[in-house]
Amino acid sequence: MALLTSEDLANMTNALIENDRLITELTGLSLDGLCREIYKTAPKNEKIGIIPITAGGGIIGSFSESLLFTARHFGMDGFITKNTDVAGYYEAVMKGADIILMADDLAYIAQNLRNGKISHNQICTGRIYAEILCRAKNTGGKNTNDKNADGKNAGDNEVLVIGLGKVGTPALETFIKGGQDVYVFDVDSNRVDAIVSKYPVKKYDPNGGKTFLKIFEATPCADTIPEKCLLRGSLISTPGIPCCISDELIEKYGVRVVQEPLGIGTLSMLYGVFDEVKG
Ligand code: NAI
Ligand code: PYL
Ligand code: MG
Repeated sequence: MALLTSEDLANMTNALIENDRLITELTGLSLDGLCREIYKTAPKNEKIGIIPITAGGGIIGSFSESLLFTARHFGMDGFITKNTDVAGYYEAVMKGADIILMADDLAYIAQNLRNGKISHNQICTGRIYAEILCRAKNTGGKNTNDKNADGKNAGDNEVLVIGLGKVGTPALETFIKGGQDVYVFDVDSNRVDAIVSKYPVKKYDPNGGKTFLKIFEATPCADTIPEKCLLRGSLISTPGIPCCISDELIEKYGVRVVQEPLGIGTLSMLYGVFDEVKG
């Protein structure tokens, strides 16, 4: 898995706040409200224990601090353990943590010690970034006048998914459940073939000239979105790091981009382990 660097996290707090504002503008729900609606769960003053893990590439500067900022920003009580690894886990339990957050190089998880629920960052990230696109209103189909059978502008239901890995696959599953018309692309053509044979999705042809109002990207490469698939006002939802589109193209097409390195996915994970709300 592509690992974050402390540089990736340098602007995380501002990015989380700015993206929350954009998400609210696009969907009518704050990120917190969106997670409540998606997971049908809610926090109940759980204490979040964050455990630095030294395995593999070791501790990433600002990683634990970014998780603590996220928990506190959304009104939760949290702490980072003084100890790492198993000693840190023990410390978190002894200090009354209800939910554990910890990550090695292969998995970043949230585990609720009270109800036994567990969530995985790649799954929860793909899901939340996809739900933002599914629920984005007034994408307007400004560039397409013809209507679908349901009266929506032609472009509103179509989404291009670039990157069919551990984040992109849960995302495309979310798009399918959300009734989107999904086109997929990945540099690994075997991966594309596997996905197209398993899911009701279509291959995106980079030479086909098709354009999209909604694009999801989850790759570890920069500039993966071809200019020819953009429309004026296209909306891009991308957990991918580094950024999949240049500032020049963002400016040229008036593109809006939902992108943040860790907090959005973390909140999605936490809602994945909170208790259900009845009714
Ligand atoms: P992965 O390695 O499982 O999947 C990446 C996929 O992208 C692969 O199928 C690969 O063939 C494809 N790919 C690579 N270069 C491409 C290109 N130029 N054009 C099209 N497809 C290309 O990786 P994973 O776990 O799905 O993560 C994807 C990205 O998301 C990584 O950069 C990771 O750091 C980032 N990430 C960000 C999070 C956030 O909260 N912002 C959370 C989790 C992951
Ligand atoms: C969860 C992030 C999003 C993108 N890549 C994933 C990553 O960088 N994973 C590794 C996280 C390691 C954290 C380190 C620490 O500081 O505790 N073990
Ligand atoms: Mg994120």
